[in-house]
Amino acid sequence: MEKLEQILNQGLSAFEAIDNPADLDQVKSRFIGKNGALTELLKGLGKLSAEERPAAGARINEVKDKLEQALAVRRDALREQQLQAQLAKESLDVSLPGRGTGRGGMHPVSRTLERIEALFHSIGFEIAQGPEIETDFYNFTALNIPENHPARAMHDTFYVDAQHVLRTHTSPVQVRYMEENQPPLKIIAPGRVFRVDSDATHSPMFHQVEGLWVDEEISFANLKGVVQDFLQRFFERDDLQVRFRPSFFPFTEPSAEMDMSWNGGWLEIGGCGMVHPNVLKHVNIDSEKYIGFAFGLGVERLAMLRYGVNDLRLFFENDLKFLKQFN
Ligand code: 2NL
Repeated sequence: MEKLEQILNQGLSAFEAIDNPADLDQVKSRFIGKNGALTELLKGLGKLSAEERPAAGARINEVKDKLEQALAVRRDALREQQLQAQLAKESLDVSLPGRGTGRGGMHPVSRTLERIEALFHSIGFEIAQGPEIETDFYNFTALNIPENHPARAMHDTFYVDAQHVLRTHTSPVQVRYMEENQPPLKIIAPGRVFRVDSDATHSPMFHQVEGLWVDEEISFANLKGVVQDFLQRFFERDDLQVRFRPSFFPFTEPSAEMDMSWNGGWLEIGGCGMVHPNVLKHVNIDSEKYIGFAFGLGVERLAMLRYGVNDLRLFFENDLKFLKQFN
């Protein structure tokens, strides 16, 4: 019996001293395994008298249960310890700020478009938008460019099918707007346009802004005033001058090419004119009562001049070394 109590106490303290589950099994076999201390005692039971034997056997089983219980408790404690250690080791601090979060910037053409829109909006022009795939009617016919008119060839059109084109200018946006709204109309139509043309100074996709003001008394002088005011504010130069040269467009009459003063000379910057009565007729606006002006400007051209960019192609290559300069 004394030996039994000794084994119990030794076992309990041995389990307590173990600090990893693998060693626990080794210690277990030392006490309650096939060749363990308890099994040795059981073998000795036969030497006891018949009276002593039952009490001793029961006590041995009790001790065995206690040791097994203590073993299970210790095993659970060690597993829990191990799990907590692993969790602590593998934990991530998701609240730490990330490294090297590079911030994007606006493309110079987009910045230019926003500047143009803000300037025209400040003098009462609404911003109109429309589809980039247009019907033949809106891109040409409504603009007084009938079938077989040489201007269609001039525009180097991308055809989608027999009736649909990639718009060659943003004029169709204005045609659609005139169909839906009655004068007075005062809008600009900025956006992408497409022409079959690609070299150092032409891109098959570029941006245009067109302007349109239709009312009962709108004059060529108003046109020149609006364009000059816009260019002076766009380039932040009060002394900037605008000059008109006679020209031709099917959709305006009279028509003019617009130049602006630049570094002591003149620079062509767009085209303009008084809306042709045939265009007004196509959208059911009474051309006896109403008159309007229209103009068109190239957005990349304006961006190149404002930012001092000397090659159009830089806008379309998406070289970050170029683009980052505009952040
Ligand atoms: C240019 C020339 C121009 C227009 C665009 C226009 C639009 C309607 C009616 C009449 Cl709905 N005209 N737009 C007029 C004259 C010239 O653009 O050189 N653009 C870059």
